[in-house]
Amino acid sequence: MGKALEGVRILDMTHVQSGPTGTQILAWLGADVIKVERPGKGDATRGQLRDIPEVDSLYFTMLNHNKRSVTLNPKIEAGKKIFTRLIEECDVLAENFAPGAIDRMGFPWEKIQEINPRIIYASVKGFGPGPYEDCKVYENIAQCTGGAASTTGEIDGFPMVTGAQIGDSGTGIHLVAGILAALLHREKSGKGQRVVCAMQDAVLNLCRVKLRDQQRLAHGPLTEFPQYPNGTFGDAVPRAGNASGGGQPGWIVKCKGWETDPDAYAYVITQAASFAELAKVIGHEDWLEDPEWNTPKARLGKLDTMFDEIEKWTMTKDKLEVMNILNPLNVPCGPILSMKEIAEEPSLRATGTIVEVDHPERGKYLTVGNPIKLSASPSDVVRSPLLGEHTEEVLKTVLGLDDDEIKEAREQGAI
Ligand code: CAO
Repeated sequence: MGKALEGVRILDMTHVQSGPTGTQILAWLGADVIKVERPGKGDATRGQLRDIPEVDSLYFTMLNHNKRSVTLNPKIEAGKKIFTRLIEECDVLAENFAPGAIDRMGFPWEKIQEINPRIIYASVKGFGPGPYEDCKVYENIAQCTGGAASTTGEIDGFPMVTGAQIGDSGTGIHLVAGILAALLHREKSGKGQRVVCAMQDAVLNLCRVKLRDQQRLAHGPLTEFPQYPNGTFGDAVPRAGNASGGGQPGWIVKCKGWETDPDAYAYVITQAASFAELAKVIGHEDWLEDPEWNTPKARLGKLDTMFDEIEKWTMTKDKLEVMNILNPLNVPCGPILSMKEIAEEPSLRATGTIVEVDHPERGKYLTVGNPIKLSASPSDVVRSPLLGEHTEEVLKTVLGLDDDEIKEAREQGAI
């Protein structure tokens, strides 16, 4: 069985999170990802949020599996020559530096194309063209400017960012889609192209249902929101607490043990098709004959009362019991799983979604494996590279440099 992207070589200039998560997916899918890092320093995340002194952080190791690391400074003459050779030998150049950084290294897109007309040049930036195009952007800025923060949080509370890294990892995934499409297009055209994903755009794409709601507001209140029917709506989509955002009402309810366990909750969705089963199991058979309750429309105005009644029942069961009782009744629900529970979940270990990896300096650690499962091209998770671990190997085997050329580059501080 071959890897899906075997034979594809990525010149990976990405750093921090958004770019590296994208190239990590390409590496899992079988591409040869050559991560180029600044000599002596490397990706800043190697040293961020360290749990063990002098050892690559989990931040770095968990975003850079299956890659090779080369140290190279393309700003130094000998480094420029090597960088040019790498552009010649690679199919994709990926980067997420501040706008203009690759140009300032002396490699604008026109020059990159001239060196290798087949190369795909893929970038993550904070914003697309416009007033903010030169800004540096991190995760939460993208969440705030892409519509996630204004629409997330308690209905009476302040804007809230989410723990899911939709700005960084979310954009990385979009970048992967662009790179794969450009690779496929190159099969027909013979030419590479520029791929750019702005973090604001990617977050907005993930928040598209909220732009849907913005337009619905013009035609009346958002009936599935907790604010309906007693609260007021302004002229922008408000925060909706834990309301489902889809056509079927849902909410987070307390389960047995909630007084002491911060994760003793479950999400319950009251989809119309199985409402009768749900009403029966919580002891509200009376709702089935009552026109105040027995249609989705009738229930919309009193979702808070409905979830209070459901909660009276869920508080008598632990969250897994709730899952085990409701799922067979076709009532969609999910326990709130803590990271501890997820890390220990045997089924996630069995599918390779949670993997234990061994690292020469830190020892064993857990990571998230490839969530994209291909039937003929399974992914292995290989530990992240040490800084510059593969410099000589890549310069010799990929670029064909000899010992003298490598020595010269080293003397100049280019590698
Ligand atoms: N050799 C020599 N210099 C190198 C190098 C190498 N191998 N790799 C990078 N550098 C240099 C760059 O050339 C740049 O120098 P100049 O400013 O002189 O051109 C410099 O390192 C730093 O680049 P940066 O400005 O991108 O880094 P920063 O820490 O100031 O900003 C970030 C980080 C993430 C805010 C910025 O890169 C950014 O906005 N990126 C685009 C959006 C993005 O991806 N954000 C996600 C961040 S978290 O995933």
